[in-house]
Amino acid sequence: MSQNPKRYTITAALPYTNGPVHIGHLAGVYIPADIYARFQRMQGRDVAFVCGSDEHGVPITLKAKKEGITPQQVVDKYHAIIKKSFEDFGITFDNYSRTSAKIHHDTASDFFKKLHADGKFIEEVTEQLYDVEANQFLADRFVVGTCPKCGNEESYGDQCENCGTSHNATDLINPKSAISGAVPSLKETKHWFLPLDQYEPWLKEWIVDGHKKDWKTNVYGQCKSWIDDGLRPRAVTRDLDWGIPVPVEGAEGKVLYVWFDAPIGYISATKEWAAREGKDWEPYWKDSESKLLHFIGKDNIVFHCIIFPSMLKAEGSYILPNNVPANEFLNLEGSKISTSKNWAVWLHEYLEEFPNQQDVLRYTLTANAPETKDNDFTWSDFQARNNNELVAVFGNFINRVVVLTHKYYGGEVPEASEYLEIDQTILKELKTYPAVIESSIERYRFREAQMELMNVARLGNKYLADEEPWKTIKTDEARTKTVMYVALQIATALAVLSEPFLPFTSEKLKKMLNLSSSDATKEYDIENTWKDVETKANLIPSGHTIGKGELLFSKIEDEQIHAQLDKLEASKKRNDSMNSVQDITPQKDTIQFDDFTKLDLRVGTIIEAEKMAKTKKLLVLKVDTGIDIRTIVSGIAESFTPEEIIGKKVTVLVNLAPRALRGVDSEGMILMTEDTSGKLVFVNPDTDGVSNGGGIN
Ligand code: B3M
Ligand code: ZN
Repeated sequence: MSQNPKRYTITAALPYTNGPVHIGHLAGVYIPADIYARFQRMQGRDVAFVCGSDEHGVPITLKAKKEGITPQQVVDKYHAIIKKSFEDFGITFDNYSRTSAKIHHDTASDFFKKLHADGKFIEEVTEQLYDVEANQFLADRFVVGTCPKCGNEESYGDQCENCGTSHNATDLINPKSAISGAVPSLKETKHWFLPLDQYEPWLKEWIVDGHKKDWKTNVYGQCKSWIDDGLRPRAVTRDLDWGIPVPVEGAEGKVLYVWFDAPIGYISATKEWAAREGKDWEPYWKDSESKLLHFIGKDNIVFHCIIFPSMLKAEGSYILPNNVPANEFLNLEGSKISTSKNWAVWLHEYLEEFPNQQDVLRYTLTANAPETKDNDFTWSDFQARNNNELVAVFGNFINRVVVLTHKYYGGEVPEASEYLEIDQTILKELKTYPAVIESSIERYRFREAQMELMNVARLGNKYLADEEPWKTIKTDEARTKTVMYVALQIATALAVLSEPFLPFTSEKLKKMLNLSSSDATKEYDIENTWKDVETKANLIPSGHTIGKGELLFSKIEDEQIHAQLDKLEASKKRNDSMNSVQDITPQKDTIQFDDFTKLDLRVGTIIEAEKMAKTKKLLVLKVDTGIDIRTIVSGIAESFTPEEIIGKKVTVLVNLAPRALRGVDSEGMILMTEDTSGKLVFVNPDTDGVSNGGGIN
């Protein structure tokens, strides 16, 4: 491939449509992909940046079961939420499609049919895990068990999230149905397998020998170890009712494996986009001069580096990915992000709490991107990055330039006269940044790239601090003009170079400087390309009038951060209490409403309490039930002293047949439960204004 490919086909992992997206998704996949795509477009390159919702697969079905709605309802709901979050955060997909779209069903079916017709599959009847209670086969996430490779006890049927290994459900040790909890039995069924073992020599040559240098070490290492371990045929069909029907005879009731259809979703999304734009989709996938890149998280490496390329190879007419710059995981405040535990920062919630502050999150997530190892997002770091970097460095520089230009020159860019050595050095240094940033982006080092961008702002700040135009204005007008002119060039460079990273800020800054903007009503049009920053003498010319100043960033206060931490703390408490109620007794047999109405439950007050002599556990209570005052013997002496419960409101079953306990007649029962630490507590009618005798129904 020549140094600059003819076109770029950039894909970002299709998110499962079973929940909203969070900061982990953004940091791992979508921000780096967006920076890359924006950057290439700025170079005038032909880019197709595609993504879409992954709407098949067990995660969707499980979510539907849990919420009591249909899978289609699940995907419709989350597709809309996810799509909006991406738009809100400025992720510039050329197309965000969905795998339930007809074009995708057709594309995936045709792909399967072609491989089938070309004899690329093995057809085999094998024994698969089956849940007799739920009456269905247990594929993928329908089954959990111990990973044969790392011993993780919560591995899924198709993949272990702990070690990343992809396996067959029958490989699991101690498998259990995720639907009923039952131990599965085995049942025969026919499936179509892609014989990955046959692709091993080719994969070895292509990845192990061919991409040792240019693929990230984490990606290369995972691939190599799978290939070294030996590959086995993989079933690409499933016995499920949600998905794309297997388009060949004798496959009734079977669908394509979600990991067979999902990556084909990239192709469908490109087709859909091309049709809309009046373009031809094929060169993006079939011309060897196109550069195909998959942005993904580390748990998707095997599918994008081994399985999908083998599918493409089997099909025969497609190009292969040039690179798969997968990221590691982002943790949150030291713990793994978890949807089910609500340990996450959801994008749609973030925007409610930090409106219009997309760039602050984009910035923080890039600064902490888990590029080479898992990384941690903390709210205090978020605050510090905003206050100490965006506000104090970037925002401060721009603010000084804009304010002073208005103050001294009524907003007009002044003439530069004689350049001193320092000015020349600064302008020369400024011109080095486009190439420096580009080199980092081209090597998928987005943290480094963004750090270099901030160095441009640092350069500007230092220049102003050294040259002090606010002092020279009183003594040397010509010098001040030159300094302000140079500072305005730096500000303009920042407006251009920040676009891939901080697109909202870049847009605002361009408006402030009255440069070209995507605003259709713009009056000015000073077009600066990335390359111009390197080559053009005047990024913003003398005599040009800049616009009004406004703050690019604002300080984030401690209270805002505390509110976020409190929110997480609340999630933690909820989880802890859920975890500590370990042995929940199964529900008893169903009773009829008539049975229930036989119970006479009333609110009462404990008015006397004393220990029963010679016992450890029993208290003798006098309870005002509203009907009468009666004696109840209760086994709570180990949990309460008599004094502390006198006056307590309690719930009493008043029509329980009296029973003698150690010679004392107990005339009722007080309802108790256990708190999360196992301590006995009253089931408490904890409402002011209820009086004794009040019935409970
Ligand atoms: N939906 C897995 C995930 O969300 C999967 C990616 C598909 S990319 C073709 O992690
Ligand atoms: Zn494992």
